Amino acid sequence: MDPKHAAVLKGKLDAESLARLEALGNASLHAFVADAVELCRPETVKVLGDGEADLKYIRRRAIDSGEETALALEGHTVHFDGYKDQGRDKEVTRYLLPKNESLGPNLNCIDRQAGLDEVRGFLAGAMQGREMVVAFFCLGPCDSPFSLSCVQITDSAYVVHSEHLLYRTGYEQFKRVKGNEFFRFLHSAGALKDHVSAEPDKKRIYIDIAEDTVYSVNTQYGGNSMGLKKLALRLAIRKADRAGWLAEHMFVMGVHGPRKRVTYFTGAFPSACGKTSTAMIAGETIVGDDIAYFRAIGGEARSVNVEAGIFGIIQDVKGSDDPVIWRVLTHAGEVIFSNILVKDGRPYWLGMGVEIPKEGVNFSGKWHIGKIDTQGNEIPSAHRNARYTISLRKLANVDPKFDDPQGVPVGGVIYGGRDSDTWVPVQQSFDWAHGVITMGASLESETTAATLGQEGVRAFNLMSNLDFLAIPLGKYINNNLKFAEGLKQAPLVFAVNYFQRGKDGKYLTGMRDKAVWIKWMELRVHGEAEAIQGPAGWIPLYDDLKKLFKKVLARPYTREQYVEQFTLRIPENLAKLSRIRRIYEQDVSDTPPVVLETLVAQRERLQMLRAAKGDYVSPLDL
Ligand code: OXD
Ligand code: MN
Repeated sequence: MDPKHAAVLKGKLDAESLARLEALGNASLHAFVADAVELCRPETVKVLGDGEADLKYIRRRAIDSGEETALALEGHTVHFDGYKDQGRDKEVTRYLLPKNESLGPNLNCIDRQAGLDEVRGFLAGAMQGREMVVAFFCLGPCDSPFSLSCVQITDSAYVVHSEHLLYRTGYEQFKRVKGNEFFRFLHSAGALKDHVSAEPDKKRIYIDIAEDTVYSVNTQYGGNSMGLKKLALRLAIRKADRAGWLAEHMFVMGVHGPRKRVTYFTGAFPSACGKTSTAMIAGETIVGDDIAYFRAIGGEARSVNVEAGIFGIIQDVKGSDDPVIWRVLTHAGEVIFSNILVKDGRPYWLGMGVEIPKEGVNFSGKWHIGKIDTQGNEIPSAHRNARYTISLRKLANVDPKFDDPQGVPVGGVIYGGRDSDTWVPVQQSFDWAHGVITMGASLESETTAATLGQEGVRAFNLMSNLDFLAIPLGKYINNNLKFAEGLKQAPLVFAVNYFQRGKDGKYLTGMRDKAVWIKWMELRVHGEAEAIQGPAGWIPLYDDLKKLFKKVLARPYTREQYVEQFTLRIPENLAKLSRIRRIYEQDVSDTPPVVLETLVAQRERLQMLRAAKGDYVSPLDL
């Protein structure tokens, strides 16, 4: 180790920690750790390896530090985030922009030097009297073309504990890292009061694209504090842009078709819009529920789950709808609950299908029914964005290829949002580019509690990846379009809508109907179901859906239901196209021309159909 770095670390690390750092032999890593120590001034520094003993150590520390509290069932703990720290904070998540560089008009940026001064100012001395933990993880399976090495430095045992459940540990993998080819994350929870970050006004999450480094301070909420989750996704999008692969906000799942066939799908849905519940459909197998990398390998689109666990929204998880997750959440085993209600050592959450106690402890501290906050708003028993953190390996339906270093071949890509009035429940695009543009790049969704701010507002969210884009939008779309050039056969592209409402405002489809749509998509990948050509894509035939409803859900499916659900709402579709066109014409400065051409062609098809058949066209009239 460089004597300069050794001098900074001297006296802070025990012999094992020092030996671990030395053994990595990476000067760039040593410099990062030494800089973090000099800046944050921790009392001690602990360097973790990959073994069970280190995991045990961090579990213990999370409890001893008060960041987690043990619940009644063995292995269950609860963590609370501050009252104003209950979701991803987009306002204060910014890119540090080097001079003479531009990320286009759509990303939240700050001048690099000004941002570094600000965030490093908040981190200065932030770990005094505390232990700093240095932990290594691998995004994607280890020893794979997809692997990306990361180091997380934090003073929060909760953050590292969560990451141990959510990612593959990567100390050994780090030995193969060359030079500075790794992502760096430096986090401090900042000043604490009752174990939660006490200075929300000084919350900052700054992404230094010049150094593949993320600084996060004065926050504990996982989406802001765990570098490996959405912060690493941003860095990965940039890396993928340079190297010709894709980093997406998508699940990966195995769909079980006829004759024991398994076809893999990936799917992009904005947060809290059915992504995890799709990946968890009964009878199918899950590879991952949140982030996927894609590479063209041997002319095939292949994908991995970047993660190894679920940081899932717990609201509405109930035994009847989610039996596999429910089992994990209600039996002994390692689970971190966050921002739920606790009463007598038991966790409660909204929509769990069980009577919720009228008092307990929640994200507001001691809680009772009717408690109001400083703004006069009633505080719910549990937060709507309350979460559970578990390892995927605990799930009975984990796909056998979950850890495959080559990933899984992708047969279909699905896009879906919270859309009350436009899209039909399922349709297939005409080809890759049509799907990427009119489905992925046209995704809109009503906002949810996963981010701070108003809920229920229709928002544009291309590929459900808008919050995490780290390159200009047009460039990102172009990368998606170009990806197919390296493939013998591009995956089919589908759009789904689980949130379509009828004239009376009621949902037109049931919670479990997605199990049918996915089987139809599986058949389409293999050319085993016919479809009707509409102006916006291919639509299922009634007879095929009827058979599938019977087989998959043992339920009748009437022609009336089909007609109501699959009637093309042309005025709504045209209005949506205008909204999307306006964004690409006015707000995005580098829109590829093919995007506008494709949207215009779709508008013309819809207008022609309207001229021939009116505003609302039954699928039986197509
Ligand atoms: C998540 C999110 O936590 O997208 O996955 O908010
Ligand atoms: Mn997500």
